[in-house]
Amino acid sequence: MKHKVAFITGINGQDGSYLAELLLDKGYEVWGILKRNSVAENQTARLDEGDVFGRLKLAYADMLDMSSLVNVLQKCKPDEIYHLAAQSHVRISFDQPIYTTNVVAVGTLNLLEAIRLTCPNAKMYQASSSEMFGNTTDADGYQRETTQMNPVSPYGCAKVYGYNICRNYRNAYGMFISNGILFNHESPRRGTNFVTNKVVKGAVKIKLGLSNELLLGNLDASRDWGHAKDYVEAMWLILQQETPDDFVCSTNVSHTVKDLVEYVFGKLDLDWKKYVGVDQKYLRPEELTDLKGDSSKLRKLGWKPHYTFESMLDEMINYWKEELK
Ligand code: NAP
Ligand code: F7E
Repeated sequence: MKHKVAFITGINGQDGSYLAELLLDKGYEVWGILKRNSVAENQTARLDEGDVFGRLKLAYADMLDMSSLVNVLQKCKPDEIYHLAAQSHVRISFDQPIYTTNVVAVGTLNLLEAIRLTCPNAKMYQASSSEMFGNTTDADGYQRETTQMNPVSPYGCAKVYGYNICRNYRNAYGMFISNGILFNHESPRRGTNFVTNKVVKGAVKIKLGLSNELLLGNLDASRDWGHAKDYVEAMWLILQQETPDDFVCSTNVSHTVKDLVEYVFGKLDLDWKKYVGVDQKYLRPEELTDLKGDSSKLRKLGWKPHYTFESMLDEMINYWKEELK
């Protein structure tokens, strides 16, 4: 039987690397694109697990260069497309609003046009984000597929465009395009300038005597944090449906940044109040204060998270203990 072909943008990112492993395990032929980096090793660091790198088909392309996307899609003829590439850091999107909008919004349109021209029957997954909701919640305090979107960052605004243009192409051209509206998800592979991995790495360094302080921004913000491994399973499941649709993916439990700090430092037998300070530079011009998802619709398809907030952080703590010892 012919194996399915998957194409992943952002394959060397946190999610792309876990998704590539999942799809290889399922017998897919997996293609992905890399954007040029002057340090070649940085492009594939997350793909170095076992024999993963050698089993992937990688090509240079960029979301800002539609011709490069057309080229690779013509070569790989995908059955399923997972669009994960983005400038994904919310704080940095305030420093680089135009670049972020070009990659996240126009980049998504470039991909949609490339698909429409070369492989309109492929199924496409769009990496939408809980950041699209901004500070709006339903009356019960949760965010779900029907919650109004009022984004509070250039990144969130660009993701709303991506979400809407995907729905537009689905309706206008009958293409199979589904949005996964994912809440925060983390892992040892998370960039260390996102708060979970920053706190875990920082605390382990303090424990090992390699550092004596950790400077953060808003400790009162709360997030619904899950594990990236659970969330890439949701991406795959969403594309296995008969019809395209949009789904929230979340744990439905939220914690503050302070809870996160307390848990991680506590696990290392450290008193966080002795080491953690606030630096204004980590505050955002406009903050999204609370996120808590309701993923009931996705759970009806059979998805549920396997990691808890605690087991996810334990895995990250063990990773950094091993890495820094
Ligand atoms: P990530 O680790 O930041 O990975 C982003 C990927 O996009 C990297 O492979 C990056 O390549 C690539 N990329 C950036 N600009 C590009 C460009 N111009 N052309 C081609 N590739 C480009 O992000 P992630 O955490 O895996 O998230 C995956 C997707 O889900 C993103 O779209 C993100 O916005 C979205 N999302 C994430 C979360 C979350 O909590 N993680 C939640 C909701 C939605 P380089 O590394 O070479 O720059
Ligand atoms: O911030 C606060 C910060 O940068 C979480 C992306 O994957 O999830 C992610 O966006 C919270 C915020 O993630 C620091 O103010 C405090 O309230 O880890 P973060 P994010 O902004 O929620 C969404 C769903 C995405 O789609 C994005 O792509 O933590 N915070 N102190 C801090 N945040 C950072 N980065 N650094 C601090 O020192």
